[in-house]
Amino acid sequence: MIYEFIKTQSDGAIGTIIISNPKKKNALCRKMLDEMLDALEQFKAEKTRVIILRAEKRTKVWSAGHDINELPASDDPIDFSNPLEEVLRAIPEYPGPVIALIEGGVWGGACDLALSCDLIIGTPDCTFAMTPAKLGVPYNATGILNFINRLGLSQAKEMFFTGSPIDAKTAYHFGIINHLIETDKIDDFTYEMAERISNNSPLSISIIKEQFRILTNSIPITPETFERIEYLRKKVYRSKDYAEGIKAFKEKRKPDFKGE
Ligand code: LCV
Repeated sequence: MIYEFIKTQSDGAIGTIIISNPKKKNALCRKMLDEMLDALEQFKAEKTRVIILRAEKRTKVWSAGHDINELPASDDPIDFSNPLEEVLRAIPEYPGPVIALIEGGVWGGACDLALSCDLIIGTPDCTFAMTPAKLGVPYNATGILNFINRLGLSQAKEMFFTGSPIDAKTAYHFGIINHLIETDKIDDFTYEMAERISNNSPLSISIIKEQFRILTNSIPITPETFERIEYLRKKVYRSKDYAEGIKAFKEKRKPDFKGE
């Protein structure tokens, strides 16, 4: 398939999706995300057993996260129907492991994208920054639960509250990346692991992966709790802070948040 913002490769058992939006530092625009969903469907139809999600080799920015120009003014920036949220659901639902091969900086929603993958393998120059608070965005319960599950409460809070990039060593210490591999070795390391996985039973792996997904998402909340979360989130994305966060990015200046 020919796409505009991704490239795909396949050797039958192992498929690769390459993020490619160089003009916007691989920002996750709506079209790219729709292309990712299409590629996942294609791979599923071809019974591809393992998928590797990466950017172009030796990139400095794996992905700058959500395309900020596409964020809605004073409406929910990351609601259920948001194309990134659709991809964040499609990856854990893919019936085979998805491995994120990370070089360079990972920002905002792209961190959630990487963490929706089953395994993450990073180079020494990879960094991860969780940026909602830098933009005045409330984030959402599924994303926050994803970070709690993967990093634990304290480390997830540090990433969300500081919004600062953490380096590869810290990401390894936090448990974000499974392996920290030298840049010139990461391709062989990742594809060798994918090869080993693809030689195991795809049926067993797909069911084990689905059990992981069901069990890590099984956090019962009451209707009142759900409504309270949505009420609180709306206060944020209807706030002057959210408008200021987006405006400051577009005007290439630091935001001046007032907490209103
Ligand atoms: C659109 C962009 C972007 C971009 N969108 O290059 O997780 S949440 O809740 O926060 C969620 C809402 C989310 O994911 O929000 C996005 C969070 N991402 C960020 O905060 C990262 C924003 N980008 C940057 O800080 C810098 O671009 C980095 C550090 C990634 C790279 O810096 P560098 O100096 O190398 P520029 O900033 O000059 O960017 C090059 C072009 O890419 C656009 C940016 O506007 C610029 O466009 P122009 O050449 O037209 O000026 N760009 C970068 N990120 N997320 N567009």
